[in-house]
Amino acid sequence: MTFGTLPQTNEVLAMQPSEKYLFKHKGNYFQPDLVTAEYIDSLEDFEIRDSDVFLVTYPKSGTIWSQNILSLIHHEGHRDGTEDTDLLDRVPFLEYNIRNMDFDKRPSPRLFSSHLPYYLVPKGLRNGRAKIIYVARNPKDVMISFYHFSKCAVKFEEVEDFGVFMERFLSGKVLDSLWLDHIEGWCAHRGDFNILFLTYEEMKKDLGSAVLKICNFLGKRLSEEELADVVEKAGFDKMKMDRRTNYTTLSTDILDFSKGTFLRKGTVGDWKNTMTVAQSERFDSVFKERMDKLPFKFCWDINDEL
Ligand code: PPS
Repeated sequence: MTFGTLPQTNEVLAMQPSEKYLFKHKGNYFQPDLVTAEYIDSLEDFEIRDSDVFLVTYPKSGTIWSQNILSLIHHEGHRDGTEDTDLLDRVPFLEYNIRNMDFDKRPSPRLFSSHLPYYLVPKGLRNGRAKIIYVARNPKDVMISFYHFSKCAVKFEEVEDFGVFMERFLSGKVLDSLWLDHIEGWCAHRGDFNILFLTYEEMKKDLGSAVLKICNFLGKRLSEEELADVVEKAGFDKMKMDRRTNYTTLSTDILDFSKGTFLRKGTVGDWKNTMTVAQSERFDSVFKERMDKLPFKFCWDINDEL
């Protein structure tokens, strides 16, 4: 198919996500096997504690990495008895409570992850007392990571043709909908929340400084040794090998590791290995104007200055 020209009927159909894999609720796509519309609606009144910390990301933007960093900061490098706890249990997803945790019984301060758009999070977060860390990643790398992840995520629709996947991504017909809407929404409403924005790329370039930013935001003090310990334990190679941080403990009906790994490449600029020049130009033509208005300087290559 030549993108940029009008798609034919069967091509239009290929652009539609199957209802078996995604359902739309209040403008956002969710996974039907993991959550219901009623549960999402119930989160509006989910009781927030002032000490709660939320990590918010669009999928494939560095969630597991930031979950691990938050957890390491919070649990003293996991020397406090949480060594054998899975990351998903330390920083569970609010909307995907796959372990059926009783969130109300968790001791404070609680850590949560979420991919929700700003308008679907609990209203208690809008009082500005609980803290939110939003991590953003350049959307071409997000899309490539998403594309590969759909192969090993059993409950995702596998879209073989990258060109088709790209068109779905550009039109927001993927889990958690349009990247631009997600990030624009959170940026535009930043004044409603107590929020720190970080980018995957700044974490990649200087993890120590990013960890310090998080600590300052959370009001945590780490010694130089503790900081070095967090940076070491949050390194890509370390996390990839550690079963508590690489999702290999998830059941095979969620992730099929014969088809790929969750921690795949962990780099900046991998999009260049998949996208053609024409695809990159097509991407820019759809995203650039709105991206230019975002308060972020995205980095498209590991050698680019931030
Ligand atoms: S998800 O499914 O939304 O929770 O995925 P998410 O964790 O947001 O994103 C997965 C990508 O993050 C990369 N990753 C890392 N990069 C650098 N350093 C560390 N420690 C790290 N941990 C995870 C992971 O490899 C995925 O990116 P890709 O580009 O696919 O490698």
